[in-house]
Amino acid sequence: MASNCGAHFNLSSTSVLKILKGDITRWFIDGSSDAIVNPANERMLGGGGADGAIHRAAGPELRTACFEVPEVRPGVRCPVGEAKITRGFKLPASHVIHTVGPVYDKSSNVAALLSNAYRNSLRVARENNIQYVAFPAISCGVFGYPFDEAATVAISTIKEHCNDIKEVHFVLFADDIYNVWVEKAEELLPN
Ligand code: AR6
Repeated sequence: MASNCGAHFNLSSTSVLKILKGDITRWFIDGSSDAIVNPANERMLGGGGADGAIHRAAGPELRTACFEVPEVRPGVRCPVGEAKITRGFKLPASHVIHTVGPVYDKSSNVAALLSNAYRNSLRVARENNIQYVAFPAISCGVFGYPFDEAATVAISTIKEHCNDIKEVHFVLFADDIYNVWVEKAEELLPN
């Protein structure tokens, strides 16, 4: 589990947002209706950052399952803004939802693409009866998205698209990004 109790907010009458500090590879709720979101790349065969940590913790079966996701064009299994699901294998969470955020400097419409990544991850969760979803800060590492702008997109998109998901968690690695997320949630989700 993530390492602290974090900050809690109401997204709607039926959905809750929790912002936690910790390692997303260790997060789970019940091991059956829970999923962590992997900030992957379009090939979906692993990488650095959270993606690398998730593949290491899940074991090699995760890469095999990703490899079996059909390519939509050469080298692309999950286009930017879309989401695909696999089992979690050795992870404590039952599923992994792989999504791809935009590279901040390279995309012309980064906010829409980042919003799509959150929205499609929640849609895939709903379609697979997932009740609990944990997100990292998609695009905020290797892909260079500024934390404050990313938090606005992340929290406002989740507020709009959380229906049928009981709990959405953010599991954030470091104090600086955690603090930005909590401040933004206080601004966008007044209780
Ligand atoms: N738990 C929670 N958060 C983490 C963890 C962890 N174990 N490890 C890193 N983070 P990044 P991106 C944070 O770079 O920017 C990969 O190579 C990290 O501090 O993982 O979407 C992929 O294959 C940062 O705040 O994802 C892609 O090529 C956040 O997770 C590319 O990086 C996201 O950082 C994706 O880049």
